[in-house]
Amino acid sequence: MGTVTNGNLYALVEARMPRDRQRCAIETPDGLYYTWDDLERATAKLANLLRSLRLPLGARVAVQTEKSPEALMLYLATLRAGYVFLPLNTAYQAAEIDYFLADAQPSLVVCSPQNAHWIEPLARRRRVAHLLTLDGARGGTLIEAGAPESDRFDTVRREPDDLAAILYTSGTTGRSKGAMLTHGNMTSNALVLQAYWGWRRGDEPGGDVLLHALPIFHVHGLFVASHGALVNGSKMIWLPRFDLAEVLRQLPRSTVFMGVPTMYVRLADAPGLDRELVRNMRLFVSGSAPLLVETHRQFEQRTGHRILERYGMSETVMLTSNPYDGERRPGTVGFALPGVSVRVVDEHGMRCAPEQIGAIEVEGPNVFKGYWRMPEKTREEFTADGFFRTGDLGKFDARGYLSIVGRSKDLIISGGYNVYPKEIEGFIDEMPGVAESAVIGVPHRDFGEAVTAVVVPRPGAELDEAAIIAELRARIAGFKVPKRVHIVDELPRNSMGKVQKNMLREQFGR
Ligand code: MCA
Ligand code: AMP
Repeated sequence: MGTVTNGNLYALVEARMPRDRQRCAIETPDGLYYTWDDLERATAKLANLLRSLRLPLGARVAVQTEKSPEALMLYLATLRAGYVFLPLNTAYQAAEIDYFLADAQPSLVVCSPQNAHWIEPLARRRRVAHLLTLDGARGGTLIEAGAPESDRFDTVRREPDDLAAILYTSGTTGRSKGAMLTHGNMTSNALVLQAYWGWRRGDEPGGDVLLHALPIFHVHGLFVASHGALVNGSKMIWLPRFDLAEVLRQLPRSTVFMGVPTMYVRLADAPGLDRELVRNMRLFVSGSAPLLVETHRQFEQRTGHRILERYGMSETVMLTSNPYDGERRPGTVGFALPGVSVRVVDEHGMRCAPEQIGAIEVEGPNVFKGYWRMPEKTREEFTADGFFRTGDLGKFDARGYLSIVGRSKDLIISGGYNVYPKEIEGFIDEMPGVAESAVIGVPHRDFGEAVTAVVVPRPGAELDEAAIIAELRARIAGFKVPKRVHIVDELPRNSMGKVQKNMLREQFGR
């Protein structure tokens, strides 16, 4: 493997493919099989197609499609061609998609054929130049248009500081912000994790096989999991979604699995899970939300494996991890990754002593370039000495393990998906008969936290839980819809007039 002089992440993937490119890169449960050569040629065709559209420099390619090998190839082709990838959750509906199109101004939108009828008018209104479709079964206008293209493409030269992807995340305000990630952010993180987690090259005996069951529109599934396998020349068993029975079927053929805590809760409860089933597994990684100590213990009892918990953000990719070889401590997210500085500070910006709770801040090659077209907001989120304020609260223990103990940002994490109360409150407050609302997260065995709304009617108005849920369901992604809506006469406020969400969590959290 020679030195890679092109900063494009795809150049690294290319350089680290197995020497024998006829080896399997991606396999699906329904029997599809893609070699590394297939991957190289398919991404070349798609990169040529993108180039033929003559998109402007730095163009954004917005993608809302089912998970499929071709969807991953579209991502890689976008990098290869030097454009910026913008993945969108498949659960998003019109109001959500419209916001992203207006804000990111992509030049190309790729969507599922069955959604084209409502996305096409939005794209036209937002002056998106091109719209193509891609379904989960190798169909759609993207594949048709790419077919005649050449299967050779010289990966476009990119510098480490050049943009590779924009991931929308909300932060404190409830208005989604695009986190701009560079080729350098992702390349450095992929290489650090490869070493830290002891990845075994895919073309060596006993090499790693990744069981991939995460969605690919977030950092966890698209970057941490896929990049891990791709820069390691490892095969991926590519599941379209987390299907418990299918995961159990594929575990004996796999060595690495990455999931959100909800997946581990379901696995740990599954009748078929035992040591024999995971006999070939080397590593289970959890992240995106807190893994309960109880789940960690239950999983270890069933499998003999101690889940490795790590901590990341859209803005920073991965920043800490429990050790691969050392003790993996349940309830902690481990140490700062090599090359990454993580500190916990008090309200004056002074470093906290061990066990003292403070704000978590981070600096390193993994930290993003800023929020898309929001220089002010970007400045606010960085300290004078260049650390990014994560909005998470934590503490180090005497041995240097970091624990996340809360969040200063008003955020709910449900099954690994972030939900911003402010956004949901905005939708509820617009409804007739609603005076005001507060959205909180309450403990939930499966999702970790469940979105819950507390709503105050206008004088004389009658509100109905089912009607509010039904109306929200028609407008926003399903995972954001409150599982329960409580109707109350008033919201508890402090002397400053601020809604006391902790009191609501206490009242409705049981
Ligand atoms: C699905 N539903 C949910 C969620 N997912 N409700 C609340 N929270 C959720 N997370 C609802 C649907 O709206 C639907 O409701 C019903 O559950 C069934 O939908 P289905 O898709 O079948 O659900 P599922 O297959 O059981 O999904 C659960 C899941 C999924 C597998 C845990 O949520 C998932 O894949 N989560 C992973 C999220 C992830 O990748 N996060 C990484 C973010 P109804 O029937 O009422 O319509 S990256 C990140 O956070 C950072 C950087 C990091 O550190 O990694
Ligand atoms: P996002 O910005 O959507 O990528 O979500 C990132 C947030 O997820 C972080 O700021 C944390 O609040 C949370 N998070 C990620 N990993 C963990 C973890 N292992 N434990 C607790 N929270 C986590």
